[in-house]
Amino acid sequence: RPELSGFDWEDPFRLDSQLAEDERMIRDSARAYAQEKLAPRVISAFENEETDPAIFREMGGMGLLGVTVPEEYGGLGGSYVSYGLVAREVERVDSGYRSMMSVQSSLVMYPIYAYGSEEQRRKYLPGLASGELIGCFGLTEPDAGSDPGGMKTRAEKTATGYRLTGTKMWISNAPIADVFVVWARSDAHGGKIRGFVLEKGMAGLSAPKIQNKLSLRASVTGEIVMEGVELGEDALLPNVEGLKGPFGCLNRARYGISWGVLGAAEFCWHAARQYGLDRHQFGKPLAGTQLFQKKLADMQTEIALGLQGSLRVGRLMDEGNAAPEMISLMKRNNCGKALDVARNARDMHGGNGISGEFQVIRHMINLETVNTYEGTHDVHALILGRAQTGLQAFF
Ligand code: TGC
Ligand code: FAD
Repeated sequence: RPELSGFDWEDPFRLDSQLAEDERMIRDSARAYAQEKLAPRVISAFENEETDPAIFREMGGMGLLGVTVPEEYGGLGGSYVSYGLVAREVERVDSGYRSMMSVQSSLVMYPIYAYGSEEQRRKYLPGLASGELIGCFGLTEPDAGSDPGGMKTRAEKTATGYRLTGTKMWISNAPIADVFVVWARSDAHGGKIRGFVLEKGMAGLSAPKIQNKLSLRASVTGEIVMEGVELGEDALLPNVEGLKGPFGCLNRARYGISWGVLGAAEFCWHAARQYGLDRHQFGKPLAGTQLFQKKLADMQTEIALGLQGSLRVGRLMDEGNAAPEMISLMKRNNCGKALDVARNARDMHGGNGISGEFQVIRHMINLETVNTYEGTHDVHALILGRAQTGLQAFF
């Protein structure tokens, strides 16, 4: 059987051999950072609902912020596959840490790079890349979540620029943010949605923390309250209008999430396997039972298939040949499958599965959020349903 060779249970389709040397290098440095610096503090950060802003500077120092942004603006100029590999390593520790990183990279640095003026790029991108500045992205509102087109935030024209009024809800990083990318309907642009860059400390701008989240507790979430915030002309992102502005950012973040959740799933799968090898019941290891092995096989299968799908979409993005529906397919599939893996891993740990020490329940609870934000599981089904029938079923 010369065409057959050994099987690596941890890497069934030899993902490693499909990566370029520079992609393996950034993957390895992200893994080392995540395991050495993030893993030791995550249990306490989650338990105490604490977000350490120093993490942004640490990630910036490692080159993990703005992986795809060109080097002249402080980014790494890397591939979308590299960005996905970083998300997978960070989320192997916690979805909240990946959230902090992907908001900064895809939802703040990307729009400033892609839609901003040269002055805006030079002003914000280097500080965001180094983590000296923390960014957030305000699209969702109390009455506009899955339907962001229903937003009420308004930009009125003034003699010197714009006045922003409205409230954004469920905004990652907002309470500690220096830079706010906010989407609003602009009277001066025929009521079209436009992007604005706001800065901490502006009169009328506040970002109260949302308390008592039971999911994603290591990543701070807040509102953005804008009570007539006065902005200059230079706060407008000049190069995009309409919902395709925020959706262009979401395409990148959703793609990163499709990799990230599989890092969390891999943690849970490996933990369940090890637990089953160590734990004996009825005179033998749990891993020696048929039901346990079936669950491990299902985990391995879904994770391996999901990784291949995300790698394929990443390569297409790097070629400039990816469609948003491909990203919906992978975001939806991988979040749902990662949640199944985490729930099963929790079950396979028995009573220990509900202890913070064993960590699988933290991943499970986090993945509930990840399955909801950036387009819920069902909203991505409707995007795919529309693409194959030509019929929209949103309303
Ligand atoms: P629809 O009529 O479909 O489209 C309106 C305009 O947008 C364009 N467009 C896209 N452009 C680029 N990429 C995409 N993926 C796009 N999807 C749509 C479209 O071409 C059109 O352009 P134009 O020029 O013709 O006007 O819009 P709709 O209002 O019917 O929306 C439908 C729906 C449900 C698909 C959409 O609203 C949706 O995706 N909803 C989900 C909302 C969402 O994902 N929110 C995320 C908030 S941010 C967040 O959660 C961050 S968490 C981050 C973290 O902590 O990690
Ligand atoms: P809703 O839209 O009210 O949905 C409720 C339920 O109804 C869901 O099951 C949904 O699938 C279903 N539903 C909705 N429409 C339909 C339909 N047409 N047909 C069938 N079912 C439907 N947003 C930001 O802008 N920036 C951020 O940084 C950010 N970070 C977040 C961090 C956290 C921790 C959380 C929880 C959310 C964050 N969000 C952020 C918001 C997130 O994107 C929204 O929560 C998400 O888009 C869903 O919106 P919603 O909560 O209003 O739910």
